[in-house]
Amino acid sequence: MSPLLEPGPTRVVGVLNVTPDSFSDGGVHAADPVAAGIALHAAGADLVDVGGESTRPGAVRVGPEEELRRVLPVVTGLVGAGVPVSVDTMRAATARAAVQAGAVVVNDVSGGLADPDMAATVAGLGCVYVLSHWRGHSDVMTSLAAYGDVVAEVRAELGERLSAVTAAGLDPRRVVLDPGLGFAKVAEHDWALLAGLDRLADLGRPLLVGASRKRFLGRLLAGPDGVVPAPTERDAATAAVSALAADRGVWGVRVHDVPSTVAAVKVATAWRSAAEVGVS
Ligand code: PMM
Repeated sequence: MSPLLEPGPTRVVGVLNVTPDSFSDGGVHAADPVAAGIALHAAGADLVDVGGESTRPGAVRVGPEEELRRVLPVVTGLVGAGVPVSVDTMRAATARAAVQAGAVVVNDVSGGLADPDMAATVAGLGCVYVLSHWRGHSDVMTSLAAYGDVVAEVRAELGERLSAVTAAGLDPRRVVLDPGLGFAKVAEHDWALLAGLDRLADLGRPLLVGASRKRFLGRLLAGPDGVVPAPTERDAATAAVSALAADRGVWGVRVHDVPSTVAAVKVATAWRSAAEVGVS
């Protein structure tokens, strides 16, 4: 088993989007993304997740060369600084280049569906693979957000993808599953999936939750006037999700604001330990 996946407190995955147009932090790291990644690690991120392609609703894809041009120097710089790196990509070629440069996790929001070469490539690389629930690219995903029982359907589709990547040669013990909050989902689906994490956990793999700053939190926090707070104003709500997800025993939480989630995970972990030990 990868040491990354050994039992332990919930891992904090810090988001480093090297994109001009990302959903919630587009462009903020543009000046010095390597320094920003080092700062995320120093603030307590166990992994820094480097992405070069925005997946916000409606986003248009970037070309493979441009994605690699954005991501690879940042991965190389962070690895050189001793930061554990994950690469957020749907492309096998980008995944390969990043892992060869030292990334230890491939985080594929498409769960292997966007690139038919992804599963076999990751199998050959021997890294950890985050497999998310996904139904289609950002330009069409809103129209794919139709479910009867969202938890049952996401669970079944994740199970199918886990079988498919295993059939392509990937060791299932290297796979982390992610419900893909916001990807072909509306707010009600995201809440149902958070409430149903136990049912997803019984697929037998660690779980990663990516709730950070997402639309369902914006909608929750909207004032009586209907004004939705900006993504950067959703970090307290994100940290609350992190604490609750950690209490449910998830392997990791993927967040933009690392310090608030590090604190939230510490609270959940201390609370759990006290409950296990008991107080006389
Ligand atoms: N969400 C985004 C990007 N990458 N990766 C995983 N594993 N899970 C997610 O939920 C996820 C992801 C989109 O959010 P961003 O644009 O704010 O990074």
